[in-house]
Amino acid sequence: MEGNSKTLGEFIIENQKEFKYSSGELSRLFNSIKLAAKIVSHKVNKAGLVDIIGGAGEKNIQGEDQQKLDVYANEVFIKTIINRQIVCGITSEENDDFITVQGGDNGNNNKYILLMDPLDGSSNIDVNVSVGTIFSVYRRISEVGTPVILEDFLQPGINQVAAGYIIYGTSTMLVYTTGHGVNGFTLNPAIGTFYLSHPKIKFPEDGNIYSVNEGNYVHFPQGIKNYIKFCQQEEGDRPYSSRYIGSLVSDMHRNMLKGGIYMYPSTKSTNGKLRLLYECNPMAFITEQAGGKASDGVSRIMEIEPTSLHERVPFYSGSINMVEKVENFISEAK
Ligand code: AHM
Ligand code: MG
Repeated sequence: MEGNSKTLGEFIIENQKEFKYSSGELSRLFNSIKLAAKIVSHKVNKAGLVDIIGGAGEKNIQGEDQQKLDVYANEVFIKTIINRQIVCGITSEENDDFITVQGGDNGNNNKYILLMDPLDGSSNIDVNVSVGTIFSVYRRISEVGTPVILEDFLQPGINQVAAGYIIYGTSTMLVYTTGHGVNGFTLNPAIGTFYLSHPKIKFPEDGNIYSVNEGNYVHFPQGIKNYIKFCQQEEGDRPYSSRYIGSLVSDMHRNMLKGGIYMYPSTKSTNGKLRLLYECNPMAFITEQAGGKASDGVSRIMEIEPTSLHERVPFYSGSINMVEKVENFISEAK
């Protein structure tokens, strides 16, 4: 793969025009994300060894406390990005509140903020199943040079400047968009370099995979129950295949490459499980940039006005025709 393949660094330099407003700031942010991803990837790959070198809460052979991997990933991303002083604020699924990053001699002159889920699907780690990091970048709306405010983080997804995910799977991949399509890069761990392996990823318009936690079926809205039955009927290219890893990044990644829909519906007592800012908006941006569709069942995910950092929304994302079909089922059942 290495020979004539482009590295992520080369690709970013070649596509500088994508990073429009930035005087190198966004490229530097990507370099930091790349570095943190490699550190976390290395650690995730060793996760199975915790039984030998000590589990969370225990001491390792150097006598240091072992951390849970999601806490570790959170710290790695935050520290790497703060150390390089390239954003003015960070918020993470792991933190209750946002972090203000002070920079430069005159306060903070950086323009960008980072929102992230440092290790999504972390309940899968103990059983050696793929997990991922999800990130999203916005321009601040408050004045440059002043500390960030909550409103900087509560912007609708359509304001995203960039979004991406890292999947720690059989290979580690970084997939991102800056609003000019979606490209995927695979890590060669031997030399620590990401190579362009999946240029211009496109969601097939149709698919035959549906991904949902069917164990919650009884709690789903009637429209979703009807859609699931539709997926299971024998007609045309149906029944569809049911594939649910329970790791959003992995389920979305597979569906984007093969064609399918990911669903996390609301129930009578919940608004779903996935967080608008850390999971749904970045995945929606990637989905749309790959030609797919992302909806809360009625409205476009990226047009929802956020009201709090950790709010949850129902999430339907994938091949455009499949998402539109779900929306029809939802509106017909009303
Ligand atoms: P997490 O952020 O606590 O890891 O939760 C998000 C994860 C997603 O990756 C996954 O799609 C979903 O939770 C699975 O939830 P469930 O076990 O309810 O199906
Ligand atoms: Mg998560």
